[in-house]
Amino acid sequence: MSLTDRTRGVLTRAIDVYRGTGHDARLTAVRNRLDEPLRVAIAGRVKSGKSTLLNALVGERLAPTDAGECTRIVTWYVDGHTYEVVARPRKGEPRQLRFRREDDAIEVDLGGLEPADVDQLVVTWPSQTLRTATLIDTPGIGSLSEQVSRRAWEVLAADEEETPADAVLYLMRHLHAGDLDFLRAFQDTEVSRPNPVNAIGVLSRADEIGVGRIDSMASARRIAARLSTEPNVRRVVQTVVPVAGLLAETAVTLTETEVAQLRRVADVPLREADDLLLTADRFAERMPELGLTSIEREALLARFGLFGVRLASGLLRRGAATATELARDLGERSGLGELQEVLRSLFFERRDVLKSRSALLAVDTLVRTQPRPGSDAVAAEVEEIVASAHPFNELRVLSSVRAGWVIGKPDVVEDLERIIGGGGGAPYLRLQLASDASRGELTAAATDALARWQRRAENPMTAHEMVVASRVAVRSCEGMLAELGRAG
Ligand SMILES: Nc1nc2c(ncn2[C@@H]2O[C@H](COP(=O)(O)OP(=O)(O)O)[C@@H](O)[C@H]2O)c(=O)[nH]1
Ligand SMILES: [Mg+2]
Repeated sequence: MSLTDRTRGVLTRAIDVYRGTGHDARLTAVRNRLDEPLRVAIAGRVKSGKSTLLNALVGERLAPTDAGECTRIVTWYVDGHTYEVVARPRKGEPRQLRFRREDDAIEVDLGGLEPADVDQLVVTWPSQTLRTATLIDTPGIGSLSEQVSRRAWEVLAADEEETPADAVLYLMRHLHAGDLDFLRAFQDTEVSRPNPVNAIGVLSRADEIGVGRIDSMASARRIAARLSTEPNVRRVVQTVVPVAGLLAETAVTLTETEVAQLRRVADVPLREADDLLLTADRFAERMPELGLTSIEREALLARFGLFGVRLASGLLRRGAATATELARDLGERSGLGELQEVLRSLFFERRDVLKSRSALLAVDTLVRTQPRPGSDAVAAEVEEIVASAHPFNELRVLSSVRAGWVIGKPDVVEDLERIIGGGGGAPYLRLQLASDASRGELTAAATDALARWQRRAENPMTAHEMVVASRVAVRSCEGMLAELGRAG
């Protein structure tokens, strides 16, 4: 029986046990959630670029960025057939709100509600991306009022509690060398129980690293790679991906007018253009012969950032012919594609495990806090699933490795992480082969890995934690071989 089916089964029994207690409705909602898209929360400090990145992922400018009262409310973006905004007040019934949207973000009319009295906004919007994942935009952690930050934490993944989100993207800016803004945010907060099982770090606003130099993204990539290997970072996220969210957002919503304006910049002789684009102030003020008003220039800066204006005009100069081509090039440079790839392999392909995890946590919290006749059996069943389902064992080993409990030679630990799916669940990723590796190659590599991990598990010199982890790796190899056998 699949993990999802087992989870559904235990939920059904829990609903019976709690029938008539008022908890059954909530359990039913938890069960329904198994069939809904994965819920991904976007977290990080104020102005780390959360709303901008959300828009880039959706491919539309939906979430308002910068200030504005709605950026202080947790907002869910959900796929659906209609366009709709609903407020869930802290007290009282949900109510539908009026909103406006021209070509910019959605402007919601709170209809007299105070932001502090709104628990969340739910924006329903037909969208392919939202069909795969419901995105939750959170207000910042670590600034604004205490209350707003607390609300941000309420949606984040605590370790052993029911959580609204199945997975989390943590955004952090790299402000100065050594300033790990987001780690500080974790250390600040007692409530945080970050877990690398369902969290990805994003080095956000990556274009600003190196103050807009054309090689910003290269610097960002180096910093992200280094962060990904830091023990403190590895304890909280699986990996760190650099993304220039603003550039990504603009790339997916690029207009012909903007391209025409950038062509004017591209037509300026190279040396003069370099001079003009040295600082944002210069670009805003100099070279009246460019034929762009200061309002247009400010608008370009707001949409692209200085780095983006430089990059886009450079690309046009070097021959990006159409708006579509320019959009594609900018999108590639922004790092959005890499983030989407990581989201796919670490979140979407693990959807069933992450969903079951959230659901079982919810049942577990309930049976522990509200025991009643029959709930013991439910608790035992949850425990049995969690202890025996192989995907959970993989996740457990992964977080133990990340927490530093499983130790070994670096290459062994790396191999372990890969084999149990820490870099993605597909066999070619686990076996470190090319994505087009043949079934024969995959089988040979899996057979090798199986022998290697069996030896390690049985070696009397292997430390206890590593033995446990090795047994899980053995199961992962057996699972791959069984799957490859079935495919053949
Ligand atoms: N240069 C640059 N600016 C960005 C980027 N992402 C966001 N911003 C700007 O930073 C400000 C805050 O962004 P926003 O998405 O509202 O941040 P949030 O508070 O985390 O939701 C806005 O003015 C954005 O235009 C980026 O990747 N590069
Ligand atoms: Mg925001």
